[in-house]
Amino acid sequence: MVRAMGGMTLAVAMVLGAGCADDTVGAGTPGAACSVACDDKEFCYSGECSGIVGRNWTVTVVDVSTGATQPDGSEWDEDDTAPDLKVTVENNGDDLCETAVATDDAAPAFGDVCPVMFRIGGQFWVRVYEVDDGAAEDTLVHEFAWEGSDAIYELARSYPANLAVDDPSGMVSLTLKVVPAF
Ligand SMILES: [Ca+2]
Repeated sequence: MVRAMGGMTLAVAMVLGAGCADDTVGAGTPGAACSVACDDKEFCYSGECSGIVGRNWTVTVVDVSTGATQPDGSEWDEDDTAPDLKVTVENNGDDLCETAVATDDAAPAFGDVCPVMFRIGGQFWVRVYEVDDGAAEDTLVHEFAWEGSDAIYELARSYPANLAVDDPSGMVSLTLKVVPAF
């Protein structure tokens, strides 16, 4: 009897670990965790598994951090000031959002909310740029990419938690918040 109950507990934990986290953070509607493991193409919302593609989402650019110098140790700007950063969001070839430039700030918070609709086999990019007034083009610091269905599903299933990702150098960090819009 005890052994059977222990098995049930383990099974429930595995289901929750499969992606059905509590979803009390959402469109102002507290909800219960899903009682079953949602399919990879779904996420848990108010106790029910819902499809990821074909619905409206928002992706919030929460913040970015680049470190005081470039990953190779050189200064960001010729005047030795901190970088002047902006972030762009592109979904399936459409330029969706561009933040303002955060001047002389290696760890700016943005909060820009971008409406997004994910597609099967979609491509989603968030690019961090360093803006130099004297240069013809902005310098791409890093491109964070989610390409293909599995990557898009993983991105959406970060809901309701914030999603923090790093570039390969570990110096550039990005935090997003992905939320379904009902
Ligand atoms: Ca600067």
